[in-house]
Amino acid sequence: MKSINLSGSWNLKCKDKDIDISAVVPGSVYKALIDENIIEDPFYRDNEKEAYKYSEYDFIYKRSFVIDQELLAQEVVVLKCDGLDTLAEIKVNNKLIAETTNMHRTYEFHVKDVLVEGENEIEIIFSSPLKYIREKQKEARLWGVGDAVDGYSHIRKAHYMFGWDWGPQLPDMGIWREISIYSYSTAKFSDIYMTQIHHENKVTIDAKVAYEILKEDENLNIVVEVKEPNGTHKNYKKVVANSDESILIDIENPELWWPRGYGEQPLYEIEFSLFSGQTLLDKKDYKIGLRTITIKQEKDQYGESFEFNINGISIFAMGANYIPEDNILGRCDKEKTRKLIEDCIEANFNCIRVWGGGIYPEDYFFDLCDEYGLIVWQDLMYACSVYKVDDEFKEDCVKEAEDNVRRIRHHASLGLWCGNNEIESAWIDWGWNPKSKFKTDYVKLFEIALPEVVKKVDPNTFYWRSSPSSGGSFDDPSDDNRGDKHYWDVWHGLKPFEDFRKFYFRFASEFGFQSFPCLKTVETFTKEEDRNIFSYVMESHQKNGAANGKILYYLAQNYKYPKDFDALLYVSQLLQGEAMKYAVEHFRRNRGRCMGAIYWQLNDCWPVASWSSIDSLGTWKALHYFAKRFFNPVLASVEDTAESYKVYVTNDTLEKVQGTVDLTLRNNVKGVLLEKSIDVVLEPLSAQMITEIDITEFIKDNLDARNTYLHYTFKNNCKIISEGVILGEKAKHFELADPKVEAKVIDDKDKFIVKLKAENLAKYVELSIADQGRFEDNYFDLAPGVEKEVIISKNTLRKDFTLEELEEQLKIRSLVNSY
Ligand code: BMA
Repeated sequence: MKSINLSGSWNLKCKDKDIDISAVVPGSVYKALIDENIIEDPFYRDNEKEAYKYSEYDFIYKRSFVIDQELLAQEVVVLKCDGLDTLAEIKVNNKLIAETTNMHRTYEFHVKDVLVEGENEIEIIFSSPLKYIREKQKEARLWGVGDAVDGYSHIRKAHYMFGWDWGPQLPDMGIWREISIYSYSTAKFSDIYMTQIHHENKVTIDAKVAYEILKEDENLNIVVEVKEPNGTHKNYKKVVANSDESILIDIENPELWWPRGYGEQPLYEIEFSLFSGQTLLDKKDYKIGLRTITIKQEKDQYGESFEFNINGISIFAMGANYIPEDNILGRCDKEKTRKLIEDCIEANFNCIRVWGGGIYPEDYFFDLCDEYGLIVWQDLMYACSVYKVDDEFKEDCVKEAEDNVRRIRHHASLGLWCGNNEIESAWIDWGWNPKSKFKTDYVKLFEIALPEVVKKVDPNTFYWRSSPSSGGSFDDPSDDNRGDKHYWDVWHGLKPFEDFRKFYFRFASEFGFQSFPCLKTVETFTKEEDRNIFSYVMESHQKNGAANGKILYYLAQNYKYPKDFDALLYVSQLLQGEAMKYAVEHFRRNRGRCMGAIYWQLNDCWPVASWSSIDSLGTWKALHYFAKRFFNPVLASVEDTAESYKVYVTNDTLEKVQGTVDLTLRNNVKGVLLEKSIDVVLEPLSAQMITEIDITEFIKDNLDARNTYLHYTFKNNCKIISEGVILGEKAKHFELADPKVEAKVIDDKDKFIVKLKAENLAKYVELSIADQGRFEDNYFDLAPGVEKEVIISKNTLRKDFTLEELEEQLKIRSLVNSY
């Protein structure tokens, strides 16, 4: 096989405006306009509005390239476009090759006839997605979310590009993935699908290999090379007899792949090479993990279970929902994604849900999830909308699914395919006209056509029709006792945090709470005068209309009125952290009945107030630190009521864990009221109530409540594994004295260690340095007398610091400093 890559520098012209610049491919129009200073950064202030206008224009990408005689001499010559966004007309040497309409597809076109030896020219004309959907909307009115440009679901283009309740309206266009030409003769692989058959101490890989054979060749042979994680190589050779056949590969003493926290992530490299005699014709490489993975659903006293089962073990899925990492896709890269995935691992995730309104992620996203052990819940790219499913649209969707399912299916991390986000439930709960013919279209696409693709292309992976769902057919998709659940009454429904405890969902795949990004991040998109949450610029970076009001509403319930803008941002993050902690700890206390907590949402695609736990600059909000604690595999938590504190420990590891639960109930004025230390043995994969304290004995009146708090820890070999503080009263009315936090910093080779101690209870201690380094822990409570060490790894700092500089820059605040 011969090939040339057409990525690199192209010429970009606008059809409707005098723009003639160079553009990097893969990339996009907006990326090029920013790089060439034609538009200003669309993320700054309200620049989004100016940038948006450019999506009304058509753009032409053009470049020349040289084809040599050897490439052209092959029998078949293919132009391969991995991603064209979206309405593209492709011309080679001025001849029309094709018109494409789907950003998510990989397109291949035979181009031998139009190419010449030597210099050639390729031109790709992108027409405005806005003009297109406007016209289409006149033909058939489609609906979906109100924050996106009207009519966005007419086009197979990432929905979020048209705006969402956390995203700007920037419907970019361009060649967003690789583009290349390859050629071949004789034969090549047309498909390889591996099924794992797990036996005791052996895994057999049944590789179904299909070939495209252009001409009879009795010397065709295939070599499969297996490189085991321990470095052993094994070869399998075979003469190719049929265009479609099975190759069985036995792996003795297999090392199994596990999600993080349950074992290692060994990967086996499998390389398939197709030869004619000694001449290599084609090669395909895979890195696979040996594991079984499915969703286990079993009827029980509550309804029906819904849990990821890996190698026979049902796990509690912990993680968050992932959205695209930037609105301008050309700015994404593997290193950025690696950081994000490492941040997930750092916060004890074992699962991530790729939400359906974005893109099917790059291969490297899945490679990273394989390596680090994150199970991927992969939505197909449909969310919150109706679609007009005529034959043409359906065929396009089927091809899109085939391309992406085929590309992603071998990844160890792939946990399930899900048809869409919130569409089945929307038909039932959002007041959509039940008589609309688009409801039948829904069934055609998500309950017939797409599951057929998954069954055909990836029969080993579980298909779930929608999220949330109870299995489809509009059978109560939001049932609390079956399937997965999106719960939004806390936040959208303004219900108090306590309401989370009323429910025992089987698998919570969405629940969330908004916050503002930190001041440092706000400074990147505002001027001084914008720094008021109701300013025009701040509201331009808040896409959920009612949200600022909601943040203030919950703030009023929990905290004192913040003294300034920065304090408001800080307190908004505490609210968000507490809300999610409230939910997740409850779900984990009910481990077994509930088997998943995937909060909304992990990341942002631009600087904005949103439900994310990591902002668009990669800075952890308080929630991400909270998540690290509430997703700790061994978690101590307390279910508190006005009468009692029930102390639990949840063990989400495969080992028996021994340790002690230590409790100190203290009154600011009266001192220690109760001290208790309980030895515990925790069974693997269990949640256990350890003790219940009757607090009516200690909290007799409002004054007691406002002064009493419980500090609880779970210790293993005298080391604190998990801890927390429960206040006898809402934080706003609690008598917090000046905590007098003392900090001492030690320079220790590759890290700094901050040693902390408080004289009085310090609530939500925030450590910060101007350069936004990563702390091992943050926004934690510090009980008096307890010494705490927090590590800052030097490699997370954006510059080199001396001990003195760090000491000088280190800022510490806690809740008392917010008012
Ligand atoms: C869920 C998601 C998104 C949305 C989020 C916050 O429904 O599926 O569509 O951004 O809620 O409203």
